[in-house]
Amino acid sequence: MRKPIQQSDSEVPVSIYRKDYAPPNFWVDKVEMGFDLHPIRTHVATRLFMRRNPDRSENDLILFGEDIKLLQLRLNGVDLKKSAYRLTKECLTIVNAPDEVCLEVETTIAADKNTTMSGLYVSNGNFYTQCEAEGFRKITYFPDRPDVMASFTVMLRGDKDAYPVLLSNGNLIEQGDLGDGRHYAKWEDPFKKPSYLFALVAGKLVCQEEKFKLQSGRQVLLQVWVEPGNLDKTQHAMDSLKKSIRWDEQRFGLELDLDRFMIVATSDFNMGAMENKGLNIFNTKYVLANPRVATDTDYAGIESVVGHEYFHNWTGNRVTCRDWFQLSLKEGLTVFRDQEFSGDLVGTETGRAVKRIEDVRVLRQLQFSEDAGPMAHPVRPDSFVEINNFYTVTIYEKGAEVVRMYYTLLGHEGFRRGMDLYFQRHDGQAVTCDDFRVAMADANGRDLKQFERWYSQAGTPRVSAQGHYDGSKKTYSLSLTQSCPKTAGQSKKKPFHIPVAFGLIDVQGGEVPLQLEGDTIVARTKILELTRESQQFVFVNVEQDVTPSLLRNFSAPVILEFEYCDEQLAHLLAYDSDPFCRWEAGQRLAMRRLLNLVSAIQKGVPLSLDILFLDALKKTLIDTSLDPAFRELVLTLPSEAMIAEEMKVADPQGIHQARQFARAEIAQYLKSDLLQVYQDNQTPGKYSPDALSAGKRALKNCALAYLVEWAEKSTYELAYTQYQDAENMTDRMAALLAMLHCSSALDKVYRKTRNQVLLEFYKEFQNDALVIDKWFTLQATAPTTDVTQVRQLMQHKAFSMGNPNRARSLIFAFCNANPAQFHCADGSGYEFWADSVIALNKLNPQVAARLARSLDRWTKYPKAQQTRMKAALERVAKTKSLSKDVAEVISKALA
Ligand code: 0A1
Ligand code: ZN
Repeated sequence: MRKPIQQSDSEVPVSIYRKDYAPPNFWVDKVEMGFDLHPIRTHVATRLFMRRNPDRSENDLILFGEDIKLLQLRLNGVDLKKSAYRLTKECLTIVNAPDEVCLEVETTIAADKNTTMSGLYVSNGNFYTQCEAEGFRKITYFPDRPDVMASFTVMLRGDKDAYPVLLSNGNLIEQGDLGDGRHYAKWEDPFKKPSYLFALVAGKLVCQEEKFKLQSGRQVLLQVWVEPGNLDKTQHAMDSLKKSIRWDEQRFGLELDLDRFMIVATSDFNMGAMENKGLNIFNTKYVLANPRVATDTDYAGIESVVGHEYFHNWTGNRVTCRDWFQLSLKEGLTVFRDQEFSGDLVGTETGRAVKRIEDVRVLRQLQFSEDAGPMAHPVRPDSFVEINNFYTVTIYEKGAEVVRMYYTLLGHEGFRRGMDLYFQRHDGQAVTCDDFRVAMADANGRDLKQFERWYSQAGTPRVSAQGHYDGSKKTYSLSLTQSCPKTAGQSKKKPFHIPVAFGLIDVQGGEVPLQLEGDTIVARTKILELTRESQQFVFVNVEQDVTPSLLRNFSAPVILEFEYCDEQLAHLLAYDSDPFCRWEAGQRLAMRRLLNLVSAIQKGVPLSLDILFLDALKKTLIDTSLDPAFRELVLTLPSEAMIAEEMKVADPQGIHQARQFARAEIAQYLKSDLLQVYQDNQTPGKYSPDALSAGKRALKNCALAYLVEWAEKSTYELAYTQYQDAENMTDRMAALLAMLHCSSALDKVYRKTRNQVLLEFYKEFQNDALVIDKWFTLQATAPTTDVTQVRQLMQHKAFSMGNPNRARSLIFAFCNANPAQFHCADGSGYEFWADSVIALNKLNPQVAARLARSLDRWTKYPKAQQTRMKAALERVAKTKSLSKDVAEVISKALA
C-alpha cells in the first residue's frame, strides 16, 4: 500500500460572498473514474482532461478535496513533485499548470467511517453517494463547483456477492467478470454535468422495471431499485415517475433525454431525494408505499418528490446553476413545477386549490418565520459559511412563489414562452437567476427589472389595504401600501413588484365584474400590479357596497393586512369564488379568536367561543357541495406555530390551552354534524390514494379528532374501533393520533388502552422502519409527552441517532412540533436540544445544523425562557470540534 501524501495547515471557516464570483481558471472536458469498492478502503483513480480558461489570467489549477487520502498525482504522464503543488485540508493547488492538463489523481476513501451521508458512504452494507452541494470533493480532488461541467465515464469494480448491482449515471456500456469473485460495470453519461450530479450505487438491490414509450415514440427503461423485501412498495413511485415524464412532455414540451432512468431508495439520507443525472437517489420515505404502511400524505409526498427530482433533469441538470448563490434558480423553479404537477394531476379546480392552500400553509408556517428570524436571507443569498445550511424554505418555497409570480404576471402562455426561451438560450449552461428573469422578460416584451428585488431583498413584505365604496359615484377605491421589515444587513428595502389578485363580492355573495377607471376590460379577478410604495386603484360601475377579496390564490408571498369585520369574513367564507380567499377568511376568523383566548388565559378570565364563528364552521362542515378536502382545511384551526408567529411574545402553553379549548368547544357545538360527516365520508373497498378518496379520509379523520374531544366513552371507542378495523395506514394512524393527542377529560382513563395500542402497533410494524418512524413521531408530538419521556424513548432499542429519519422522527418532532412541552418552564427542553445538537454534530453536521435551527426564534419568548435558551445556545457554541454547519447557525442565532 502506498503511503498517503500528508496534508498541511487547516482552514478557518469563512464567509463566501456572491460578489466574489469568478469563473474557474481551468475547464474540465472529460473525467474518467475507476472505483475499487471496499467499505474500509475504496480506491479511486481519476483522470481529468482539463484546459485553461482563456478568460482567466491566473495560472494555478485549483482542486478541492476533503476527508480523502491522496496517494498519487501525475500531470501529463509525469509524477508530480511536492514542490509543484500545495495541499491543505480542503484544497489542492497545482502551481503554474500548463494550458492543457491530463491530471491523474489516486485517492482512497474510508466510506464505512463516513457518518455524514455526504460523499461516498455505506448504508446497510451498500454504497451510495451524495454529492450536492460539495460532496464530490470527498471522493476525489476536483474543481467541485457547479459551473465546471464535464462528461463522465465511470468504471465500478467490486465483490460480486457483496455488490451484485453496480450503478452510475447515464448508460451501462460494458459489464463483466474480473475473476476472483469480482466483477465490473462501466457507465457513460452522454451529457456534460457538474460534479454535484455525479452518483454511484453498489450493493444488494432489486428493481421493478418497465419499458416506457415517450410521446416521440422513443422507448426508455425505467427502474426503481430498493433493498430486497421492498418490491411490494415500489408501484406508486413507478406510476409517479411515468406521470412525471408525461406531464413534462405535455406541459412544457420537455422530453426525457436518456434511454434509462433510475431511482434508488436508501434508508440513510439527509434530505428527501437527489436529482443525480439518470440515477436519482431517494430517501426511502419518498419511494416506499403500500396501503398497509403508507398514509395518504406519504402517497402525495412520493408523487411530488418523484416529480420534483424528475423535473430537475431539465431545470437543474440540463440548465444548471453558475454558483451556489443561484440555488433557487433550480430549486424554486423545480418546486413550482412539482406544485403545478400535483395540482394538474388532481384535475379539479377545487382539488388544485386544496393543493395551493396546503403549499401556502407550509410557506407561511416555515418560510415566513425563517424570514423573520436570524437566518433570514434573500432568495439569492449574498453570502454563506456553509452552503448546506442554505437548502432552506426560502430558497425552495419562497423561490417557488417568486416563479409563480412570473406565472401570475405573464399568464399561462406567457410563462411558457419564457420557459421556452430560457431553454433555447441556456441549454447545457450554468446560469444565474438573472438569466431566468431576463428570459421571462424578453419572451414577453416586459420590463421586469424591479422584479429583481424579489431575489435580492430578504424579509416578508407587508401589504396593507384599505377600501372605500362611494355610493354616489358607484366606485370602489382600493389603496395598497407596501413595506418590508429590515433584515440582517438590509435596513432599507425598496418597493417590490407585487401582483395582487383582486375580486369584489356583493351582498348576495355574487362576483362583481371589475372595471378599472379608464379601462374597458371587465374581469372577475384582476391582477393589480403594486410597484410603488403606495398606489390607488379605482373600480367603476360598482352598484352596491362590496367585500374585497384580496390576494386571490395567494398571488404573492406577502402578509396582507385589511381590517375585515367578522361579518365580512363570514361572508367571504360562505361566498368567495376564490377557494384560497374563502379558506383564508375562515383562518382569519379563527386566528382572531385564538389570540383572544390566549390573552384571556393569560389574564385568568373565563373562555368562550362565539356563535358567529361556530356557525360559520358548521355551514362549511355540512355543505356537501364542497370538496371534502376543502372542508377539512377550513375545519383545521391555525397551528400552534402559526398562532405563536402572530404574537409579540409567544406563550406556548397558553397557545396550546387556547387551541385545545377551541377544539373542545367546536366538538361540542358540532356534535351531531361531526358524527354525520364521520359516517358519510367512509371509503370502503380497495384503497386508492386519489385526491377525492384522500380528501374524504382527511375530513372523516378530522371529524374523528374533534369527536374524541368529548369526554365520552362512545367517541373514544369509535377511535379504538377504527384503529382495530383499519384497512390502511391513513385510517390506522388517524385513529391512533386521535387517541394519543386528545386532551379530553377521559385522557387518564384511557392512557392504559393507549399504551397497549402503542405496544401492539410496535410489534406489528417493528420491521418496517418508516412505520416505526411514525410511531416515534406520534409519541414525540403527543401533548402528554415530556422531555423525560423523550429521553426514555431514545433508549428504545429501535432508536438510532445515526439514522437521519429516526433522529427526525423523535428529536426533531419533539423540538419542532410539541411546543408546549419543548418550551416547558424549567428549560429542560432546551438542555435536551443542546445535548442532541452536540451528539449529532459528531455524526452528521448537516442534520445537526437543521436541529440547531429549532432555537432560531429564541428572542420571541418571555425573558426567563430567553435566558435558558441563550444558555443552551452558548453551550453548543462552546462545544469542541463544532462543525461549520452548526457554528454558522448558532452564531447567527446569537448575533
Ligand atoms: N437537490 C435536492 C436536494 C438535496 C440537497 C442537498 C443534499 O445534500 C446536501 C441532498 C439533496 C433536491 O432539491 O431534491
Ligand atoms: Zn430540488
